[in-house]
Amino acid sequence: MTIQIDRPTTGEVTVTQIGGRIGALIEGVRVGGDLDEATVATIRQALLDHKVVFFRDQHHLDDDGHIAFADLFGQTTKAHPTVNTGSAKVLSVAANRGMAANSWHTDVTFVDRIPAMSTLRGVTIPAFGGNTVWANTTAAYEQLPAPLKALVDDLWAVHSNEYDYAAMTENDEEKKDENLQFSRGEFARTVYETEHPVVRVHPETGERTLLLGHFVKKFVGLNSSESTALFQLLQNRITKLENTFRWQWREDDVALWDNRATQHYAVADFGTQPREVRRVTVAGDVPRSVSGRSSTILKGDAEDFSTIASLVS
Ligand SMILES: O=C(O)CCC(=O)C(=O)O
Ligand SMILES: [Fe+2]
Repeated sequence: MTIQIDRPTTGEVTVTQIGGRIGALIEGVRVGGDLDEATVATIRQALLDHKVVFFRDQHHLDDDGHIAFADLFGQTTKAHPTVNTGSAKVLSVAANRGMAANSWHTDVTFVDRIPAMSTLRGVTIPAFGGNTVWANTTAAYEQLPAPLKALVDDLWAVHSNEYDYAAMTENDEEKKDENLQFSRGEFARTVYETEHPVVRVHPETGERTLLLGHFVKKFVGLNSSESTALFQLLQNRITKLENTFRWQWREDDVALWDNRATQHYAVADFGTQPREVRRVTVAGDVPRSVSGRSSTILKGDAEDFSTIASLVS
């Protein structure tokens, strides 16, 4: 499906669906802080419809332009609640920083105010490998059979940044150590823990969406082996290949995703080649369950990380 929109001053903006259940390519936009309202509205709608959108060849874009672009969609957050990669707003995810992104997750779900959106820019891209995959958590909910929907509609999960690194057995030992060092020293320097509904009502679309990913520690009221089994079952639904889109990066690509309706996974198959992507994040609100109950903080105060977004019209 291609929607053609005429823009006399900036040229034509096109939104082209590129995956069956998730993903669109937007062309005719020069990413930055000076887009007109209509263009921002087109991008926002494309994002709500397709969950992740991509812009190619943004060669002019630097950190400031990247921040200014993210600012068009809401208030930007601090780079990260605990990790500092040298910039107040930009998180650099570089191979040697061991961010452990090769695990399915939604960003920063350990705090109450989960970021609404995230933008990622390809800075150094390896000659092969290093793709990022996104999964649609709304479609995953919609595809559940009725008995599973009934099970999860009133289920809650505890998310924490102090998750089980030892479970990351797919990393080789050296990489695991790197991740451990980085993570223990910095990632979990302040421990956050929040109880979120497993089914969240999306604040902009009203759609029900599964809120899970690798920061989940357990389900409320279930023991750890039951939690593991159910978590696996639901994650398998979310990450089913039909429910995903895999992006092959080129330098200066920009990805923008709805962090309330997706999970993502960075594929660690680029060997020792350098790879760096940079992320700027847009503040979100506190999730609400199907019955209207809000997430509750168990540990940690994320006030310093981001404001709580008020809903945009
Ligand atoms: O390295 C990537 O492609 C994604 C990293 C990631 O998980 C993130 O920026 O949130
Ligand atoms: Fe991430």
